[in-house]
Amino acid sequence: MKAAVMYERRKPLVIDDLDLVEPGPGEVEVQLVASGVCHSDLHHLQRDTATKPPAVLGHEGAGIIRAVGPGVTRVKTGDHVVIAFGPKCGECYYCLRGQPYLCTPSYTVRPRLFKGDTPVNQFIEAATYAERTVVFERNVVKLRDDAPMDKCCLIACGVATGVGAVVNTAHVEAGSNVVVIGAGGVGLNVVQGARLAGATRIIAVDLLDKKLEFAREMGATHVINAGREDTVEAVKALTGGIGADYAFEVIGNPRTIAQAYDSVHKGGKAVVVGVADENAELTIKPVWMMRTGRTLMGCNYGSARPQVDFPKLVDLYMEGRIKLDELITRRYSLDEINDAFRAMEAGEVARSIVVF
Ligand code: PAD
Ligand code: ZN
Repeated sequence: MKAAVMYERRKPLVIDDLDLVEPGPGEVEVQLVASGVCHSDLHHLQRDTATKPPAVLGHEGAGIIRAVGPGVTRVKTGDHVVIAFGPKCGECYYCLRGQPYLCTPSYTVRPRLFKGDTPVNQFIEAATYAERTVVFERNVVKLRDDAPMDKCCLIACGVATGVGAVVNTAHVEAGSNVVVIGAGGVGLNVVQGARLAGATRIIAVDLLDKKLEFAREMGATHVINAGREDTVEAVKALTGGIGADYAFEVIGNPRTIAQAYDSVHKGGKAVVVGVADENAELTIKPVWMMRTGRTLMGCNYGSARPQVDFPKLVDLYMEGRIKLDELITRRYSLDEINDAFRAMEAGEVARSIVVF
């Protein structure tokens, strides 16, 4: 089957033929219909992370179950599914606490992809830049039959993370003032999560006017171009001089994380969603943390419990209460994946998807 393979870091992905194993006990084979293009994929191509080449990236996928291994009970051949990436062992301390996004598994995944005799790694147990993938049954969430897979793939990462950051991680209350720094594929979902939560002011911050236009479409009430204005001063000016109740950093840059922290008023919460470089560090004056009672918190995968949250997000979309169509600026074929990365880096798209 065809897959986009990272053979070397910081080099274009190579479209190649790979062999895929048959699903074993507890595993399912998914034929991909669509996969969103997320900045996290690009981070793992550009940075020296735990996902070593050769590897297949991609983690925002939806598709159809083509085969199931022994013992699989929740899904069957023909079912439409969204793939929930990352380990979810169900047995570790975090899974037992209802925090599968923090799962720290004791198992290892067998090699499932091969180029000849050489195993090819699957990025975060998903590997959706491929025509097909084999994952654990617990990594798929069944979709209702009438939900379009080429839209609902976005729920697998951008929507689950962005909306989840607001609803699950920060617990934003109706009437809050919210700042979102970074209006990309994930940040735009923080914007719509804030709208869903009933925030009064939703202030989107980006360097590109085009992204700020997307943000308005997703529900931002105010926008700040950080290239022309000082983010913290501009947020204060829009919030009665005191700062926002909540700020979300959705870039992964220590400088903008510090801006998020400085954008909230005393007692406010700043949430780090963006994935920073492995070695990046942040400096904060602890005495100010104490005096101002502000919280700085992290958000992994929107604190989502995929089996519970994804069907709800799909229902919200089907009822017109969250937007997915508007997020998809471009559709690419798998062999155009490197162009999709280029367009994301250049800020040309809200989100793009690869369609199979
Ligand atoms: P994206 O490239 O679509 O969006 C990033 C946005 O940030 C773009 O609109 C940029 O213009 C904007 N930007 C960049 N630098 C600045 C700056 N200095 N000031 C203001 N705006 C700026 O990426 P994405 O939305 O796919 O991903 C965003 C981050 O979220 C990225 O680090 C990704 O790895 C991370 C992520 N985290 C999780 C999680 O579980 N926490 C999940 C998915 C993605
Ligand atoms: Zn992602």
